Amino acid sequence: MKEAFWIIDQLVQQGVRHFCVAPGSRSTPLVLAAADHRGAKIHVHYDERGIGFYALGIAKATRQPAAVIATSGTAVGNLLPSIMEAHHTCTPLIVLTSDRPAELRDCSANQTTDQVKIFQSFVRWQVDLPSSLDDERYFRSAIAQGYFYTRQNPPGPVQINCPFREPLYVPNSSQKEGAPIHLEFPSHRARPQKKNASKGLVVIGRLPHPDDLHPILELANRLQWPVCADILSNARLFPTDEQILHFDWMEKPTPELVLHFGERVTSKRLLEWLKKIKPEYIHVSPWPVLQDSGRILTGRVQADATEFCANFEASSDPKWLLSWKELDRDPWIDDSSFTEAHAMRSLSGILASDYGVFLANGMPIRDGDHFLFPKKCRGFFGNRGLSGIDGNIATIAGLAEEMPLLGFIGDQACLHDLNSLPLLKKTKHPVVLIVSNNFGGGIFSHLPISASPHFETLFAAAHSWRFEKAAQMFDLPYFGFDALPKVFEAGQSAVVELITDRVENYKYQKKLSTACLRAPA
Ligand SMILES: Cc1ncc(C[n+]2csc(CCOP(=O)(O)OP(=O)(O)O)c2C)c(N)n1
Repeated sequence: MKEAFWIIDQLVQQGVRHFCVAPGSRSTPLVLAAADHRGAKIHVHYDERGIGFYALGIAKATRQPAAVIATSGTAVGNLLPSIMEAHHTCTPLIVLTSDRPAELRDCSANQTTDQVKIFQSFVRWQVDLPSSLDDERYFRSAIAQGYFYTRQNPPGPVQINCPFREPLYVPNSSQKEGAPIHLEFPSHRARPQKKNASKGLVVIGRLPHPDDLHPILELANRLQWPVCADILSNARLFPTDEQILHFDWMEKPTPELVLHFGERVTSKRLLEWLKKIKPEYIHVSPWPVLQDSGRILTGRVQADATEFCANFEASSDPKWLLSWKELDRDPWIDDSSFTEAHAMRSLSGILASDYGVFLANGMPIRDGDHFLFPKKCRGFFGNRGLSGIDGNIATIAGLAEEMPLLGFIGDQACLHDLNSLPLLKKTKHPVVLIVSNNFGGGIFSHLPISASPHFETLFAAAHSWRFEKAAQMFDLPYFGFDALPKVFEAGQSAVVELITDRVENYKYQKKLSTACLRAPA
């Protein structure tokens, strides 16, 4: 991406040598521009908090500005301590924070928050660059200005916020960018609503008020409309005929109207399908926050779901639900390898019913959404506001004040919050922490960047560490995945390490979707 090249090249030409990177997706153009630049030296660490301090160390030693590159969301927030330190010790830092472009902000798009001017009084200067502007002079002069401020009297940190549009990685090609979509949506409180539609679809994300779940399921039952529910909605713990359990793995019939309750769902495929078919699409939420990253909502109703459901009328067509049910097939196929998907599936049978489940960001939340269907548990949890891999162990420990907890976390998320492990010794209820160790960021294998020669080092951030000694350090019992039933029986906190292969998991899921889409109805 040319904008990213202008930013990095300008910095290098001004004398910045060290680019300190924590892996992420939105930052791809900057990371690749730096990796390909002869004058830049790259350092990688999975933890933004750590890499921020690492850059600080370089800047202190060299007395030259060092650059930090981070992805969007809480990744940016994690830079605050090092920026505060740079501010108070007058250390020059160039902080390149990646962001979503304007059309994806303030509409509940994933990993997107208000990170413009987030560091406020701790930076000497800050700028929010445009996503695309064919003006090399502008980019170079903005970067030059940032560099200038790092060297002021006193020197200090600057934030350069860099919003990028997809595609973030296009091998050997230049890219064209589309025009942003802009629509106005009336927002109104619940009042009796009557719709002509008979082919409706109910989508449920995590609900602001969990008690709303039953009225929503009852509405779907009354109308005989199919339901696509995210794992964090907990709907799967209350099976109903209308729930389509494997919606991600099927060709979906086209609805006339979609009612979406609660937060954004984890399934990217569902969101992309809705974006493609563009039905009448109403979001019902008690909160005024716009949740429409695809810019496809046609209406918003600000109301409690229970109140809305009681007042909503439409028609039903018995064949409509049937057309969905016929296509809702378990995608499972036997395979010789044991992947994270297999672990989730076997967990469905082993999970102790008095446990809650926290699914960390990365692949665990996605694998759980697809394959974790326990008969009973205390509910599913996740940190999907900004989908950060930070603080996941600490969140699990907090949840265990209320109930026994099973945490399912990837190795990078675990490394990111390793210093929260001792919290597991203090929880009121036991925590079983499954560390799904595929020796790097498995989620990136599912992205086009996996084709890049930089993939293993800069994106997967591959390593060969095991977690036994970390558990030992904090006096936590440590087991392999096979011991899980025994661990539940013991009722004590423990670390359970599951060794898998991220590429195998990717290949297996690819195989499932190919098999499903080819199978006869
Ligand atoms: C604080 C923060 N930094 C970076 C990211 C970008 N990110 C999303 S998932 C991921 C890798 C997750 O790897 P792991 O925890 O090992 O789980 P896996 O996908 O391998 O199952 C990264 C770095 C993020 N979401 N949050």
